[in-house]
Amino acid sequence: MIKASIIENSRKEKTTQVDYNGFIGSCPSGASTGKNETPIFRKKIDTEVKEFNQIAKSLEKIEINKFGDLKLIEEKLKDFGANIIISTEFAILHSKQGYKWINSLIDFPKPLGNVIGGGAHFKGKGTSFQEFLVVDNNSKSFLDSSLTNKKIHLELREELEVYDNKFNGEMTDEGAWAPTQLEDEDVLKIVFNVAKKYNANIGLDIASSQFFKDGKYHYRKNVLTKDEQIDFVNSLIKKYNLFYVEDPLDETDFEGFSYIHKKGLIVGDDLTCTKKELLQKAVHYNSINSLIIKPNQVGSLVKMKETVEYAQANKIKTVFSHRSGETMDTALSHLALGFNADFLKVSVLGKEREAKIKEIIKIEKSFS
Ligand code: 2PG
Ligand code: MG
Repeated sequence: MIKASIIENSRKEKTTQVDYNGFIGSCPSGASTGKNETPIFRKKIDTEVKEFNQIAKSLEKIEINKFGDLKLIEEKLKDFGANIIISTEFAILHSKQGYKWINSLIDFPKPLGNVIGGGAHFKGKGTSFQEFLVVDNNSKSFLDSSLTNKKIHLELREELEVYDNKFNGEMTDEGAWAPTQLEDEDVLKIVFNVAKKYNANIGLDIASSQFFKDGKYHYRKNVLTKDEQIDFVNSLIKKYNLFYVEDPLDETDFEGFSYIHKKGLIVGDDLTCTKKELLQKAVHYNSINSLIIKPNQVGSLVKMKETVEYAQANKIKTVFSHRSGETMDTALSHLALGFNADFLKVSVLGKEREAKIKEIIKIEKSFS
């Protein structure tokens, strides 16, 4: 039996859940979405769920054996939005033993932890940068790396209580601490010092399209031109030895990205929207050396696979990522393992995010 229904994500927004022969899949939603993302719904959610259930019988007749057979489902659902397609495909993935259906496991990704944040994930009341991230590249296991992220996250709360007199444990949509009285660079300094103690690397998701208006970057206290933004980001990379910088420039500025120093990872998210044609453009301009993979940005696991394979063939690192409005689904963890992702970006705190971390820890344990 196949049946769709409506559930709430971690931000209490409506999203879809699909029951595929007793296996459940559900899809998250973003707040800082790229202009080129596939629409999450093409009609009202209630209408999509109703229309999906009307054709469910015909979906049941489709025989799915290999991953590529998902194409048959996507053809039937071509008039639906990304979320119901991905919910269906996640449910099918669960029914097929997850990562084992895709590939035999080669290596575990490194977890990227979002420890402090602002931007669209705190309704614009905090920092301009959306996420301050940490990653422990030195620990041998996924478990140990994720424990490092937890320790840093915990210690940062105490630091913020010292430096931000209004901070009282507020969090962003992704469970990152949300200071309101500190500027971006003040926060970066704090994260830099704490991460150093744990021998962890640091990074940013600047999500700059969110504050790019009329050709300029609008920070809380100042406005930067494109050239000034490039210089600012490059100076931060140097000063704080940034290992990871996501979306430092507006999502249309493929050429501008080529001027960002690529000592560490320069990552496309809104820039590339998990779409192969946008990644090809980014490779052409030498915009990035790494990209975010979010299934619902492209609304098709078949297309997502093409993007991942193109990235890997071109030595572009892959970062499989959650969305800010998440569900309990763990398919993302299986996709990251099955496609041999370099990193998994799912934050540190919150049951929806921890479910994805725990799933990988469970699989890692089964190998030891
Ligand atoms: C991002 C994501 C996840 P959202 O910008 O990378 O952290 O946020 O899901 O809101 O697009
Ligand atoms: Mg992003």
